[in-house]
Amino acid sequence: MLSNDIIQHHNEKLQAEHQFKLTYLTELLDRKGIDIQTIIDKIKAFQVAIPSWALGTGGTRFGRFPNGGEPRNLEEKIEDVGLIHQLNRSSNSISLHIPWDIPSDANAIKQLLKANDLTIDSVNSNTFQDQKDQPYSYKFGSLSHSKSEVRDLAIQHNIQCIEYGKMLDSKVLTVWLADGSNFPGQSHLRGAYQRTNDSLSSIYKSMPDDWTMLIEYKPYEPHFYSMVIPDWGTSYSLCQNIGKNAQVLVDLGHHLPNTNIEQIVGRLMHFGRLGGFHFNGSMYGDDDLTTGSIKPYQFFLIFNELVDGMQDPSVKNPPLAWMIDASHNTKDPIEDLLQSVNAILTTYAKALLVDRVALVDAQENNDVLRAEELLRDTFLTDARALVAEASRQVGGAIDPIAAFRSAKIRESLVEKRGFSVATGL
Ligand code: LRH
Ligand code: MN
Ligand code: MN
Repeated sequence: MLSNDIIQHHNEKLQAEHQFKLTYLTELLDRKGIDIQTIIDKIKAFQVAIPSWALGTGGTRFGRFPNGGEPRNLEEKIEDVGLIHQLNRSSNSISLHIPWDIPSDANAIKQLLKANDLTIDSVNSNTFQDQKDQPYSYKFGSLSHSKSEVRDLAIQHNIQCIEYGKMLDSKVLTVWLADGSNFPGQSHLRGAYQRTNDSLSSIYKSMPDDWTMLIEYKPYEPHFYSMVIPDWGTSYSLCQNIGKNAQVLVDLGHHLPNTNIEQIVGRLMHFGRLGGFHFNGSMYGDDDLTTGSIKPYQFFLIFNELVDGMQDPSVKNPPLAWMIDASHNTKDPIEDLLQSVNAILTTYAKALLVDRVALVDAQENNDVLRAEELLRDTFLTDARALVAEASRQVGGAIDPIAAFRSAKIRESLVEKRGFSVATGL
C-alpha cells in the first residue's frame, strides 16, 4: 500500500495547473447548460475491473521481455490492483482466471481484498490449455468436443470455477471458448454448435440464480478456419437458448477490421443482452493493445452508444461488467493499465457530454452534418481534467502515472520481488 501522503504531495504539486484547466472546462460546460459536478460524480462511480493476468508483461509466441517486479502469486496480484485503485480510485475489482489463480485460502484472500478496498469481479474458465495430469486433452475442443468425456471434463472445470467464485463472493462466470477447427471438414459445424449449447446449458444449471454467465466471442485464434463462437450473433443465440442470466460479452479486439462495433453494442442493448466489456485496443485483431490507442474516435462512438442505451429508460439491459483485457509487451503493466483506465474514463466523460436532445432532433430532421458535428464537437473536447478531478475528489492522484513514476513504485517492486514473472498469457 502507498502512503496517502505520497498522493497528496503529488496532487499539491499539480493543483495549480489542474485548477486552471478545470476552471476553463467548468465555464465551457456551463455555457452548454451542463453541470460539471454531475459529470464528475458519474465518472467517480465508474469502476473498471483489472484482470489478474494483465499484471505481468505480455508478449507474443516469439518472445517476452519482462522488466521484473511482477506479482508472483494471487496475493501479489491483489496488491498490484490495490495500488492501481489507490492511484486512480476507479479500479475496485479484480477478475480471476482459473487455474492461473487458484485461491488456496479463501478467507485470507477475502481479507486481503478488503484491506485493499477491492472485490472479485468475474471468474474466467480456461479450457484452452491442457493442465498437468488432465485425463483428456482439449486439443480438439472442450465444451464442443465430439466425445462426451471431454465435454464433461470441461463442464466440471466451469462448475469448479463457479465454486471458487462463490467462495470469494463473485457473481459472474465468463466463458471464452477457444474451440474451433483449422481445416475444412475437420468439424461438423452444426454439431459443434449444438454440443456447445448443451454444455453451456448444464453449466448454467449449476450457477446460482443471482449469477450471470458472460459468453465471449472471437472470430479467429487459436483456430483459423472456424471458431465455434465466432461472432455476437452466435453468442446472442446461445444466451437466448440458455437462460435470462446469460449475456453477451464484447471484447473490443475480437472483431475483424472495420467492424461497426458501436452498432453491435446498440443491437445487443436493444435486446437487453449486453452483459459486459473487455476493453483493449486493436490494429489487426486480438492485439490486446492499450485501450483507445489505435482508434480513439471509434472508441468514443462505442461509448456514445453505451451511454445512450444506459440513459434510455426504454432499454432494459442489465448493468454492465467493465473490464480491461490487455497485454503489455512494451510498457510497464501497471502504467499501461493506468493509461487504459484513464482512456476509458475520458471517453466515457465525453460520451456523457453529448447533447442527446439536439442529436435526436438532428436525426429526426435528417440533418446529417449537424448530427455528426454534435458528436465530433464532443469528441474533440479535452475532458481529461474531469477525470483528474474525479480522482482527486476521492483521494486518488491527479495524474496517476506521474505519481507511480515519482514514487518509484516499480523500482521498489523489483527490489521486493526480484526478477519475477507473473502467470498469464
Ligand atoms: C481470449 C481472451 C479471453 C481470455 C483472455 C485471456 O482472447 O480475450 O477473454 O479469457 O483473452
Ligand atoms: Mn477477452
Ligand atoms: Mn482476447
